[in-house]
Amino acid sequence: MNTTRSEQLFAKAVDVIPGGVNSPVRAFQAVGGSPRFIEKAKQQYLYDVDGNRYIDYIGSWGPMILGHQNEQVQEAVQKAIENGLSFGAATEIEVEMAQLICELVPSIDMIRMVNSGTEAVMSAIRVARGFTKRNKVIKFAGCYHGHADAMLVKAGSGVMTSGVPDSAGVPIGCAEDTLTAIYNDLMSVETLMQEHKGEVACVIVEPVAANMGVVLPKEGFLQGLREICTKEGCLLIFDEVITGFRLGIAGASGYFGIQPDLITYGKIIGGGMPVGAYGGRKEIMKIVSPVGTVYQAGTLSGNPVAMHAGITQLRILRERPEVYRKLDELGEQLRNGLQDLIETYKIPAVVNGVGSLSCLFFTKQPVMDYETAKRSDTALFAKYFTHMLNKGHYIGPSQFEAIFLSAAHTEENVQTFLSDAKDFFISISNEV
Ligand code: KE4
Repeated sequence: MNTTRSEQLFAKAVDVIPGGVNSPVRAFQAVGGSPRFIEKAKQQYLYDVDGNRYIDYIGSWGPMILGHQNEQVQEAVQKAIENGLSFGAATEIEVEMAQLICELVPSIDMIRMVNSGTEAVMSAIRVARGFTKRNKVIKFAGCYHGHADAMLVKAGSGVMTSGVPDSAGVPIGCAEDTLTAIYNDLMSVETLMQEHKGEVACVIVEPVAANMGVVLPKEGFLQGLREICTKEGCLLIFDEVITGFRLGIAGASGYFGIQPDLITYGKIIGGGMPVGAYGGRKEIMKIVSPVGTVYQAGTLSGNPVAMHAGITQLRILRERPEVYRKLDELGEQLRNGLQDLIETYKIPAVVNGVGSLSCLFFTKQPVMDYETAKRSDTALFAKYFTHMLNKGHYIGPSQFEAIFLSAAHTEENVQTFLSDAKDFFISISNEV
């Protein structure tokens, strides 16, 4: 596979951009080799600057649930830009977007747009602290909620991939109010609650963790968090930046039937444009400025072009429930196929996933939290990644990311993936 132009661009990039990338995971540090520079994307395909085509299993890390260049989303953006790009003033489309999300998600009756998942989480935590007048936040080791200071404490995703669970530059004052529990372990949450009785403002959780690889909530875990938060008078925040509108039209809260107090969004609600949001019941959201005492603002929040992209994608997802059935079926085919191969070739690996989110961990143990995820053989994952990339499958360049399927993927794509994964498993079956 010729990657000359990507390598030339990367050599230039590292001179003017930290690590040559605008987001760490893109640098391929966890898997080695030179990152591919993408020129364009269409449906389920990425095309790099050397003309190589890949089946895309990242989808921009979640936004492209309908595939790249969905006709209706593209048209909506092209039409919106005819009216200008940004006004810094209220627009009708922002009202329509807010009304649509409030209609689709039972636990939301008021929502604020921001420009990224990080901003959504940062703002939701500030609201929880303002609403409860408490400071402590409980998060879960291995979960990633963006790069706000208070969240870079045992974060997953990029930070986890680089093996540094904390980040330089985060003052102890920002981190000390963040308490870390163990995913799927309600006792670890209860213990923290008792140790900090009456001090916890919120518990924030990825309802399906997708930043330590994919880890599902055990039966009763999310319900248990709901009960603990209600009992302790703190807010339950579902970070649905990934799961929002991916697990179904009402996201994880709808899929699991749990009502959090606040939900954060990103990715899918922007249709590929920079958008984040946080919302909940009016009683809570009314403390957000300019109505209430919790300040939060943003120059490009609710940008009309981004709103048109996002609302068009959400409307398609609402009007075409068969999209979710297809994503579930394709995801099942992928996971069942991988499981068959693991058993046939006795590969030390496990497959986790739900719907269109999957992850292959190179470990013998079931993966249900940060500790068990970390036991994965990341060197073996790097070999698997490289094999699959050279066969034209662009999966996340880290063991601790998810495979994202889209409505543009086909059964044939999944079968080709499994066939190429089989070749890799055969090639290592004597080593493992
Ligand atoms: P952004 O600030 O990157 O829009 O969203 C942060 C965020 C918040 N919450 C969850 C559950 C997330 O998964 C994310 C971001 N996801 C990563 C993918 N693992 C983004 C990829 C990247 O950092 O480049």
